[in-house]
Amino acid sequence: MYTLYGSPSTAGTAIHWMLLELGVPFELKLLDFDKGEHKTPEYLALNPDGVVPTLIVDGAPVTQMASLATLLAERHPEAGFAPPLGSPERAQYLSWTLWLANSFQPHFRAWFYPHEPAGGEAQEAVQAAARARIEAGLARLDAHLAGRDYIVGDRFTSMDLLATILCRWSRNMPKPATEWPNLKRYLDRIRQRPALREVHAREGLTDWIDG
Ligand SMILES: N[C@@H](CCC(=O)N[C@@H](CS)C(=O)NCC(=O)O)C(=O)O
Repeated sequence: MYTLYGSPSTAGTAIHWMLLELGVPFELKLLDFDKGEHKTPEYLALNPDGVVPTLIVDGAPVTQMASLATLLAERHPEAGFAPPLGSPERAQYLSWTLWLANSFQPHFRAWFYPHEPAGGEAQEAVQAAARARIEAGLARLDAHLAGRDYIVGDRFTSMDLLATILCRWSRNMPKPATEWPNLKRYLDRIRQRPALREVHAREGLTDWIDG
């Protein structure tokens, strides 16, 4: 039994979706950001950054969206959400997972929280730079997806789940992921997955899932 600390429409949604994909039992604790429930001493003891998600695995807290999606794929290999160790797809899967987490996701943090790098100043410049880098990343994903159904191999992996959630985060930006044709085709197929539709329903999210 896992316990997930999340909050609607956040990085926690990715792990909520992953748990539904796997069909494993879990308890969900939704934190109210407006009440600062992610900054209490009790929660900071689990996740010192005061962010979601945190997943309790065998009694210990584990953090970081990308690490959790990968860990869950490994812990439940029967679902086939990670290419086997030693396979050629495994190398590409790890490379794309780390690219998403290290090189792509931080620009969304800058877009949504521009005061963190900019302080009170230069927030517009930070957002402009973040937007340009997000669009460059989306263009890279779009080019890679030409003629492909999934980012690596011929089946859905935990890395497609991460890519989809990050694409969702662009939905209210000036040029969202769905403006790129290969990404649109890819996302339209993934948006039919029952577990993604279920997580939208459970978190009360109504936008984006139908295009
Ligand atoms: N690198 C972290 C980032 C998580 C993150 O930024 N979560 C956001 C929601 S999407 C959050 O909890 N924000 C609340 C805050 O920073 O106060 C991860 O991948 O888990």
